[in-house]
Amino acid sequence: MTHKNPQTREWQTLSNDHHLAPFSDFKQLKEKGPRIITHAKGVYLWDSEGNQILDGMAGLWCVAIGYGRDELAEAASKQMRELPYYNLFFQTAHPPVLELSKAIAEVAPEGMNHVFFTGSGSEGNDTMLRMVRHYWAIKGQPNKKTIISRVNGYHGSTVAGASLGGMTYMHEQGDLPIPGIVHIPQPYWFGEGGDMSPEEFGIWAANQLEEKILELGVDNVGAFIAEPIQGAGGVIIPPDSYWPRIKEILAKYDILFVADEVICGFGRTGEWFGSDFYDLKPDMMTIAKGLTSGYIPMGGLIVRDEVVAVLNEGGDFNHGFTYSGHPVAAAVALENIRIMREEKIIQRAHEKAAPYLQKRLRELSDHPLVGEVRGVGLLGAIELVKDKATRARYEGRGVGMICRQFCFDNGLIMRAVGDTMIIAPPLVISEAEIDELVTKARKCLDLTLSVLEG
Ligand code: PXG
Repeated sequence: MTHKNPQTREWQTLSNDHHLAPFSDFKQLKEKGPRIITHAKGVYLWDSEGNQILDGMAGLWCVAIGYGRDELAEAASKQMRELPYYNLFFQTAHPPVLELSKAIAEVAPEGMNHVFFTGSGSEGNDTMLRMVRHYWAIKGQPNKKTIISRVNGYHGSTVAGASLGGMTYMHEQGDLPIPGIVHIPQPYWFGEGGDMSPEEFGIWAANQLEEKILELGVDNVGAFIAEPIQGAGGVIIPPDSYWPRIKEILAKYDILFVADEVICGFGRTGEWFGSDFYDLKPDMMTIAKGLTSGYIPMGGLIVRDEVVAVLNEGGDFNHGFTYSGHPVAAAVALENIRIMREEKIIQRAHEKAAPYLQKRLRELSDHPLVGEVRGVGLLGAIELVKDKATRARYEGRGVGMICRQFCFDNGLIMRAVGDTMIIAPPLVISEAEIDELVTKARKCLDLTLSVLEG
């Protein structure tokens, strides 16, 4: 490939010689060379060749407040000068982590007033697993160990995270899942609902939780973990019947409910948390990504007061990370939340960007390749099919990847999960930028169709 900028080739050589990229085919990446992203502003990225790209994925579901907010850089710089690092292990604390804990408690659902900090969402879910088991042990029920999760859920890439997740291609590498984690079907009507109506299928999928609890015995089940809306799995929005039925089941059995809010949290659905959107009452919520708008790594676990009351009776919780509550990350998160609140970013997304995006996206339903458009807040999915009526796919054609490449080449980042195209732009996207996103998406759908017909 020829490059306008000679440095592009140099950077690609560095990639080939020294870098191992996450979730990548190393050999294939060497042949192709990565695209080098050099800077960003608002909802736009620029690559080393000078191309401007509309980032329909907010980085990787992270950059809620948009790129280029100097206030976050200032907050980091100030904190680095004042106290760049100190640990929280040995009965010490520092102002940023304490102020951040309070700010999170203020925006979290009622009764969720305590936060355990980690460096990522995966570590948040590892923390969850250990905390759930510790909790039941303190309560004298050490057998309540098993965590129920869902097929095609995503909960991270550490050993516990990948085990909790229901991605079989991850389980295949490294002998996962670890014992004590089981999966039930996902509420993915478009892909798996067959002849059932969405409502019927939602009830069926929710009932799988009850069946699994009964099969394992409630005395062996510690928790159920789920994303309010599955993100990496393909923006899977459960049928309306799903969460109400799950709530009934959770109310019936004495197990903890963990909402993985790593993607849904901090405004993605147009509410602070996906749990607010669906009125879930979780005992724990995993957070990351939007917590800092991705400007710096940070994750955590928000814990309900009643759970903390039990943990308080258990002595030491022998768990923590060097970077738990890192002061610079905490200062950045605090500034991010301050901006979100003061500029009413979530409220404005809820009132303006979200309805506009959802309306414009649904206009793509008339495209011959599109079997369904769905979305909530600033999340969207477009299902690519051969036959709209039967929801049949172009089997084996890699349609999603073809479309994704056209998007890349035409200045739009839109992800492909199989043949589902997904978007999650920054919450601050404007109406004009949404217009651009939808126009580019339609063009890429046309280009994809022409390849399939050609
Ligand atoms: N839970 C959820 C719901 C996530 O989406 C994690 C946990 C793990 O967070 P960390 O910070 O450890 O990565 C995630 C992460 C994708 C993709 O392909 C999504 C994630 C990570 C990597 C790729 O959409 N989400």
